[in-house]
Amino acid sequence: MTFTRRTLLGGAFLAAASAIIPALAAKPLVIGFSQVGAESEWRTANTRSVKDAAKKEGITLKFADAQQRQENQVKAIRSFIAQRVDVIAFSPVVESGWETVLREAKAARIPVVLTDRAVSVSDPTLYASFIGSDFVEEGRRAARWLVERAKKAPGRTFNIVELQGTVGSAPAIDRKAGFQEVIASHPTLKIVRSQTGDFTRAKGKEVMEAFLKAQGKNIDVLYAHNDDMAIGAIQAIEEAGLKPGKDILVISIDGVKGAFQAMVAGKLNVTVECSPLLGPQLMALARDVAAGKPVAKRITVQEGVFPAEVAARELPHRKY
Ligand code: GZL
Repeated sequence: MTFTRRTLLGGAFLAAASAIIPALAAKPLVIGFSQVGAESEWRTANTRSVKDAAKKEGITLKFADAQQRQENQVKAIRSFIAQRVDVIAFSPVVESGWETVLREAKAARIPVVLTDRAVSVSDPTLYASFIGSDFVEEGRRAARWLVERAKKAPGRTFNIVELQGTVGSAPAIDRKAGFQEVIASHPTLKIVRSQTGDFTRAKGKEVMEAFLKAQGKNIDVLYAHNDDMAIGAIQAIEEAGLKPGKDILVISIDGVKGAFQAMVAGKLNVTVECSPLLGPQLMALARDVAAGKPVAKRITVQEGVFPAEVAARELPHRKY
């Protein structure tokens, strides 16, 4: 074999090997993701953001929908451990009950990232980081809007009914606390009834019907922990022959398109933004965690407040 042919073959082999080795070396990151469910417009947008970001980043996403049941999330996390994924990410449907399964992930040396909702655990090393919103501040912002509105009717008492999110979930606990903290110094603002609507339109409507039956015309404000329950409640208010947004002020949280459409229609007064678009940041965080890089324990996203006055202008620009 002439020198030239040997050199050419050798070169070809090296080129092929170097093409294969980097591909092996850059094995795609594998994330096991346990999602709460598909209970709201917010959740649908959050799932889309996570899936799109994983695809864009070339990350293999093993996705499990828990249908709002903690036992399904625990099962999914155990399955991810058995599959030896690189990182486990999840949005815990409720705050408590995670110690055991998170200890199993730690024992398997698989890092865990919390997204959207937080957990309450005695050992903070059971997860690497949390990325999401400050729900207490969202509750404060909702109440501050009402405080400003009440200034237009000095001395008038506002009877508030509250549709809470999923019992035991971080957003429900914290949004209630934040709202309560602000109205505590305003005695004319009174929560007269409070019950969970589990973050869904159907339950929000059902509970609002019960509130209207019990309270009759003595409801001035609805504070809903998310837009979906507010939209369901708006239907109940209309079916009771009342005008949502006028006879009963409607305050909610999330900032989904449905809320902007309700504000344009004059049926909802304000929505406090809670961004579901966590996908890109979650992927970057998972890569850093998988690489053993130091990461912040808590990463919160910037959000705004959208009163009805700006809804028509903002609606075309909304991304979820
Ligand atoms: C908040 C998220 C909540 C939304 C609801 O980050 O966990 O769950 O406010 C969703 O719409 O169901």
